[in-house]
Amino acid sequence: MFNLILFGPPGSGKGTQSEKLIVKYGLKHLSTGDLLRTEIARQTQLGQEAKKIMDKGQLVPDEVVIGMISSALDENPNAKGFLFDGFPRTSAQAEALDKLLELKKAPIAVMLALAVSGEELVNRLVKRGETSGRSDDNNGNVIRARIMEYHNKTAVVADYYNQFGKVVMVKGEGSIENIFQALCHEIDIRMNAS
Ligand code: B4P
Repeated sequence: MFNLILFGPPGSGKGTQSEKLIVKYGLKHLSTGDLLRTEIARQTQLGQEAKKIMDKGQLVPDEVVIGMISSALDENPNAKGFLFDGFPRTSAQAEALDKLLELKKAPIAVMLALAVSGEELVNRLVKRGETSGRSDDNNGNVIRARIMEYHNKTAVVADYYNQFGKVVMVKGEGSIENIFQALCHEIDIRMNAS
């Protein structure tokens, strides 16, 4: 089993690159953002609570997203590996994920961290907000709040994996194809070694 985390601030290209990587490597895509948006679309109680938080640009409580990831792991016992997109986003989530993967004896192989400037992030999210219908993308204050949450609570997750030497920075600006090739290069090195 090969497990990897695609990491980066909101708008860094995690969702965009994940779609391409899962096709190439046959990994199961686990995006907590997508799982939460599915709950919102189904108008479940969890979805209604999550929407209020997401519309403020804040992070949904750890126990909610950890529960969703735990269920998704249980539902896919035969997966070749998992690509975690947008998770973990706090130190508590990172520790919980490590414990869940310990049970499977399949730790995180690598965290690929997309580096994108603050200005470019805001431009991308504002642009996506024009067409996506995502209520958290069409308000500049909410976008800035998401980026603040990232700096206050999520950036430390890279420090957590860095202590195990698992973080690789990848330039997240440029063409989608060039960034994809750079990510594949890093994955291939590790997959072939495992
Ligand atoms: P997510 O769904 O994870 O959303 P995101 O970080 O905004 O998106 P992503 O980074 O994947 O966007 P992408 O770059 O692909 O989270 C949404 C909300 O859910 C959070 O704010 C939080 O409230 C909640 N949440 C999710 N997970 C959570 C967790 N674990 N704990 C707590 N709360 C959680 O796309 C951005 C845009 O850039 C796209 O329009 C794309 O086309 C464009 N783009 C991509 N690559 C580009 C490139 N190279 N050049 C130009 N444009 C590019």
